Amino acid sequence: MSVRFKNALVRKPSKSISTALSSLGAKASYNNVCSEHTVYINALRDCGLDVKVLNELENFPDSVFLEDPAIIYQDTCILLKPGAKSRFGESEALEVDIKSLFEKVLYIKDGSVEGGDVLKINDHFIIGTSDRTNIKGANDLAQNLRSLGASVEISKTPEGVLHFKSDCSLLDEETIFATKKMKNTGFFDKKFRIIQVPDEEALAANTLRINDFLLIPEGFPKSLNVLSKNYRVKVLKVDEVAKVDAGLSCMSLRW
Ligand code: CIR
Repeated sequence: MSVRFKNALVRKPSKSISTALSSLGAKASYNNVCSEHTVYINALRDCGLDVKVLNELENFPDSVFLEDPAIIYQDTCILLKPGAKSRFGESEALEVDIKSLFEKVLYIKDGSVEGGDVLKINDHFIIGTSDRTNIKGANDLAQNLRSLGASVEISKTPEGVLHFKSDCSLLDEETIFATKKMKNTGFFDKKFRIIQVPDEEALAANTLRINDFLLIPEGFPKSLNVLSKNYRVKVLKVDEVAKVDAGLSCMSLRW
C-alpha cells in the first residue's frame, strides 16, 4: 500500500542550511527552516506516524532532505548515492541509524541516484534519470529493487527539473498530480489517472499523501481548490525550503 505508513525518519536542519544547493541562487534562513521543519514533524504525527528525529549534520548543508540518500521498500532500506558533490557522503552518514532500524540494508555501488527521482506505487517503482540520477545509478537501484520482487521502470525527469518528484506526486494508488511538463512526457498516459497541476502553480506538484491525509504546500489556491474536493488536505508552509529547491516529500523517509 503506497499511501499507508506507520513510521517516518527525519533529520534536524543544520545551521549550514544557509549554504544549501539552490538553483535560484537563494539562501534559506536557518530559523525559518527550523520553524517549517517543526510544523512538518507535527503534521506527520497528526497523520498517525511515529516520527524519529535524527541529529543535524553540519558538514552536509542539504542533509535535512533525508529523502535523497535512501529509499525503503518493505523491510529493506537501500542506501543511495547522491549525485551532487556536496551531498556525497550523506548515505554513509546515515548508515548507523539505518542499521539500527532495518535488518536488511542494501547499497548502490554504481553511478548516482537520489530518492527524489524515485516514485513508488505499491510494488512498482519509477526512476527518473536527471542531473542527479544517472543511468548507471538507476540501473543499479532497479536491479536491487527487482531482487526484492518489485517491478521498475526507468523514465526521464523532464529537462530543467531537479527531481522526478519535483514535478509529480502520488495522490492515491491510481492518481498522479503532475505538472503540464511532466504530463506532456506521456509517461503516465493510460497507466494512471492524471490531475494536472494548475497553470502557474508548478511548485504545488510535490504533495505528500500519508494515510488519510494529503499534505500540500501553502500558497497555491487553485491546487488547494482542486485537491480539497477529493482529499483531506493539510496545508503546510514550505516557502523557506522552496528557496533551496525542496518541498514536502524531501524532508522524510516513510514506511
Ligand atoms: C538539493 O539540491 O539537493 C537540495 N537543495 C534540495 C533537495 C530536494 N530533495 C528532493 O526533492 N527530494
